[in-house]
Amino acid sequence: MSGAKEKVLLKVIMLGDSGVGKTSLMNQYVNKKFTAQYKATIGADFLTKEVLIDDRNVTMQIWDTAGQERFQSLGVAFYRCADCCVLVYDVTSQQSFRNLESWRDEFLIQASPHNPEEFPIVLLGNKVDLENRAVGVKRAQQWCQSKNNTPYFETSAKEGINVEQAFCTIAANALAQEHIRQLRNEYANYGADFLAQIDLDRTEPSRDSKGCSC
Ligand code: G3D
Ligand code: MG
Repeated sequence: MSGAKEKVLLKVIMLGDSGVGKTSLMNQYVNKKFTAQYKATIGADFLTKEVLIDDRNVTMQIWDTAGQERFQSLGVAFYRCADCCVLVYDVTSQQSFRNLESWRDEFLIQASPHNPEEFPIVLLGNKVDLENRAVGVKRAQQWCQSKNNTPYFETSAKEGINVEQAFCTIAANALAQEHIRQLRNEYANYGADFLAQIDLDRTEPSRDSKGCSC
């Protein structure tokens, strides 16, 4: 075998109330710009970014909504084959924090991952540059603890705070998930017990950003 490994495509989806900054976060990460206007110019449902994780070339395909989240009708294609789900709330909005629960439930129902407890979900508390904070760090951390230790980052798409770090963890966890999916496909005929063992023995998704050089 040659040393060159095949390219990996990771699908990441952004979920959360309208106005929390999903589009701005994505644009800050991919284009290093603070604007929510990218759709008007390129008209895409997702943006892509090439990153290097553990010596592997990875293409992150980050899916954003076109505002349909107002009606909670994102369609199956949006959720299908996601490798990581990014939940976003606005730290100045109690309501956007309260709604995380239903966004998480919606994701688990629509995407129905094989192992919901292990599926990588990352929480971002956005707009930390603003003064009128309404949700405390502790409250958010407690929520994350109660959800299987969901990784949590406080970000500002506007100031570019923690955006790179958050997506680095998102990429690493998505890669671990993609690896599980590959194994499931390869060993699909071996039965459920065998697949469960693979998850435990070899492919536990990482909960931090180790190994990511993006
Ligand atoms: P959405 O995609 O989740 O619906 P957007 O959210 O990215 O469209 O952002 C909604 C509004 O919040 C936008 O303002 C955007 O500029 C602002 N915003 C996004 N992220 C941040 C942030 O980190 N800090 C601050 N202060 N504002 C942010 P408008 O005025 O265009 O509605
Ligand atoms: Mg948007």
